[in-house]
Amino acid sequence: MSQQATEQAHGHYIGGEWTTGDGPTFESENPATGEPLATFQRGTAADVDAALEAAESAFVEWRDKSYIDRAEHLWDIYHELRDRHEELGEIVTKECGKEISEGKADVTEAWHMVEWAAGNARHPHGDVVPSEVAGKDSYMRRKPRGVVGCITPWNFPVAIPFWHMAIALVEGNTVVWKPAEQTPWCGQIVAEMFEDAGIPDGVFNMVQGFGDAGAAITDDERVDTVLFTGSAEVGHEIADKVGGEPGKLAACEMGGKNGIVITEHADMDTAIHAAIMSSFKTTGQRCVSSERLIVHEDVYDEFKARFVDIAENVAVGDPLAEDTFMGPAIEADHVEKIRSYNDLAREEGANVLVDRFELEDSEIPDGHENGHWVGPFVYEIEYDPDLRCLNEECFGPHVALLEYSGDIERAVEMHNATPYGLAGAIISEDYRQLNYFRDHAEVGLAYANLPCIGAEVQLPFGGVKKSGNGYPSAREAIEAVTERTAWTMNNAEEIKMAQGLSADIKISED
Ligand code: UN1
Repeated sequence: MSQQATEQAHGHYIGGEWTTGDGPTFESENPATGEPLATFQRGTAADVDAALEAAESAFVEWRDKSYIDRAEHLWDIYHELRDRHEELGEIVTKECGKEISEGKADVTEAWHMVEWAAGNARHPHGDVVPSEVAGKDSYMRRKPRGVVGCITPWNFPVAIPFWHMAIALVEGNTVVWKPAEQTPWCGQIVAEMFEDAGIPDGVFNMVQGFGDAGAAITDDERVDTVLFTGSAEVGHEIADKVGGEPGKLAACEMGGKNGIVITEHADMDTAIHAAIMSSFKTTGQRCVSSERLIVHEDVYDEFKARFVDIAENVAVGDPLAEDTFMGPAIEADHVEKIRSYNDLAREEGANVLVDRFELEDSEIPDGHENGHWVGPFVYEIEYDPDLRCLNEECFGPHVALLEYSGDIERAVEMHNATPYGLAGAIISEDYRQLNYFRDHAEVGLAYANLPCIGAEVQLPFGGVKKSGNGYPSAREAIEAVTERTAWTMNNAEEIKMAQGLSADIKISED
């Protein structure tokens, strides 16, 4: 399946076959026009069961191949992602509404992850560790956990699946993947790439569908590791459930209520640039998007005037057009969620500075009247750490300006006063302030003089507190999909123990 959407319902990829199953169908929609793109089968418990069975039966043979042989399949996918960059970037944009440079960056991030995982096949995979006892050799070795269930979100419909699956597969696991229900077309194309790459039957399986299919994967005892990227609500449910099952592991990366601290020593051009990018790129629909800007009183008025001016004018429009900065929201229900958070901020006392929630008719491109349009919403509010609007993730172009007085300690205290801890940034020319933020901000991804979006795959990606556990993404996923064996071998003829433990066997005389 390529550029042209079709009438035919696309199925699941299970055990090396395309199957339709007996579930109902659903449609993928272009969020910029509201038009249907293509029809897909909705996965049922029976489809998931078949996929898990295929993954389980394929495991031993796949595990027994060398890292380098496994990675060969991934290199084919790497080349296909690069060769089809323009085409796939447009498909991402059509299906999830991100503007075209972001659609293409999603595909680029995917091949970066594949490159990292496949390249890593030729790198050392463990440690040689010293022993107290001269005659002993100790090693840390890794082995695959088994069947990995991958549940991925719509906002990075090509990159995030590879965050999970590239590493899981090269490490020797088999995979059952459910793409987001909003982006099944991207899911279909990724599955076709695995087929093109000749991945052995059952090693990679894809079941389209909704949360019920996802739950059928995560709840099944044949799944050894669950990798989840998505909402905090679903992620915590998975982590709770899986946490109670011995031997099973969940690595979940969830949302954020990310903040940027702009101190009295900030360069204002950098501050404005970083804040606009962080709040409005992807229409605020990144888990790393910023919804709080914590600004020192000495620079507050200047920052506010310049930020508001750009937020009033930032180009919302057709995501396929090169001059668009923000595309639409993903779906009608999400527009309603964003509306409810804008209303909540008002109810909690916001002074609204920019309200482009309802765009002017003239701002909506021709032929896009049924798209899910929203524009920036910017407010200032008297700081109170308990306000819901400062603690709950909206996942939209909705951002609070919070004025602070005092030192960097105060700014970081405000920054940390949310249940989340995914990404954050500080804008300052003072290295002591930067280092204080680096050491005390409660986040997994921290930036200085940059937006808090745009992480590269060779860094760990994940958060603290409510934002996640176990790093399901980018290079650190390796921890979630492998077991470690501490292997110690005796080269001497006698047994000698560490810690001064006696190795003598004492026999009682009577
Ligand atoms: C997400 O925010 O949902 O760091 C993922 C970034 C991207 C990934 C974002 N590499 O902005």
